[in-house]
Amino acid sequence: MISVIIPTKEEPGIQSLIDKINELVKQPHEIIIVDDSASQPSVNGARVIKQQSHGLGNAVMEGVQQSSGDVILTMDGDGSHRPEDIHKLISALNSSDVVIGSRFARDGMTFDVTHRKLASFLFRKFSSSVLDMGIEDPMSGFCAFKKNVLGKVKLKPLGMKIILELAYKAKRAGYTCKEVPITFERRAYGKSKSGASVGGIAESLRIITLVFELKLGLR
Ligand SMILES: Nc1nc2c(ncn2[C@@H]2O[C@H](COP(=O)(O)OP(=O)(O)O)[C@@H](O)[C@H]2O)c(=O)[nH]1
Ligand SMILES: [Mg+2]
Repeated sequence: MISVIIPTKEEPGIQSLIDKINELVKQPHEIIIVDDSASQPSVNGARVIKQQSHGLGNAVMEGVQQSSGDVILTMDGDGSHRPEDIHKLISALNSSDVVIGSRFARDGMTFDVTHRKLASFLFRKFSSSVLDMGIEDPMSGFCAFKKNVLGKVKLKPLGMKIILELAYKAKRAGYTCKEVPITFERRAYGKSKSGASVGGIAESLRIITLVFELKLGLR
């Protein structure tokens, strides 16, 4: 079974995303919304759990703990990750343990706003030069993996880039990691949690810390 985990913080369009996923994903699946909004959304077609910890990475971990699937797929709740691309990530799990949706793989695309494209480019260059992972887009946030990977790979999330940590540690533990092209849409509704000025600087510092800590084996 596939457990689709969607972290949300004040995402007004979550119901239409849930409906689209339930329409498009034909395999047995569950959708778990790990929510950190001021008031919990009431939705149909998914389970909502109130986040107990802080940050996006920890929200995904809480979702994993509550999941029953042997496959985990995590995506954002703001419309940036297209439900139409889910099947590509799931199919690629036939030949890989971890699959990342990549904006920068051949045929990948991003319609994000220019300053965010630039930030992605810089962080991508920075992380690939420090960590040398051979992955084009470890920060897209759209990812599917076999849950048993977490038996060997222990995650200690810092900030939002839990997939970067997962991919790095999984590769080091000998698991295979592959990328498939995705189309990254501009956020469809609501506000970015990383883009606001102070939040953006804080998250940038967390990414830099995370990358160096991974490199030095401190995390
Ligand atoms: N539960 C939870 N969800 C979060 C948190 N921070 C961000 N999110 C959600 O994670 C996804 C990605 O966040 P987003 O604001 O789009 O990040 P951005 O694309 O980098 O601007 C969205 O669905 C957010 O609602 C958090 O602290 N807790
Ligand atoms: Mg977003």
